[in-house]
Amino acid sequence: MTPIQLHTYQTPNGHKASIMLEETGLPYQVHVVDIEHGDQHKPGFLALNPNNKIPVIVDPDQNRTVVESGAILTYLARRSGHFVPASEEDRQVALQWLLFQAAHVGPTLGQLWNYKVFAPDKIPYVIGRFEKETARVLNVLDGELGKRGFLAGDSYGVADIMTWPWINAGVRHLGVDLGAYPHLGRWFEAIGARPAVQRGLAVPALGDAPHA
Ligand SMILES: N[C@@H](CCC(=O)N[C@@H](CS)C(=O)NCC(=O)O)C(=O)O
Repeated sequence: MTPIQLHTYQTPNGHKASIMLEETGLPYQVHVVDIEHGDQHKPGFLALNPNNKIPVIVDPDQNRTVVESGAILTYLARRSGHFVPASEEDRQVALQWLLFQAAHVGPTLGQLWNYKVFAPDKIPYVIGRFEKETARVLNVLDGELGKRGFLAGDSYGVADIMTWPWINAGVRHLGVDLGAYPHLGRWFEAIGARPAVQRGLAVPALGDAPHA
């Protein structure tokens, strides 16, 4: 198989795709899109994703370009035959929690990161709003993980791979304390110990090809 081409950067959304590639064992090559220096606005990258965001994958053998991490994860699940839920009902539940990440977890923690860490003016109302919303979203995840082992059932899958990198970013960069969320904490530790997750987190690495 021709390696899948992964266009990415060291961020939670990028890590979803690299962790999934590591978990499935599909061959891939990395292209670094330095979003801190504007690579995502270059014509070569915009031709892949007009929405100027990483991650993007190109699957040369299938002549397919896929953008949006949720679409990338479900594409790679089908492509590899790994993490494809067995029944229609299981597929629907996996999709539900995958979309919960895309609609709530990522945007909420992303905005908190922006206003708490990067904003030149720290606006207490805005930071407070996203801190409250972060606590609400983490509480939802903790409640669900109190009922079963993983987000969409008893086995690890795409909804977990979609969500874990953002919880990791919350813990590492935003002062999120998982002590208040014991079920989420148990899930976070278990997934973080997976070798494929550790390998995926190290992507891109120094020396990976820059995006053309
Ligand atoms: N909904 C998108 C979000 C992707 C996203 O926000 N990527 C960020 C990095 S984590 C990015 O490329 N930002 C560059 C920019 O906005 O210019 C996904 O899930 O793939």
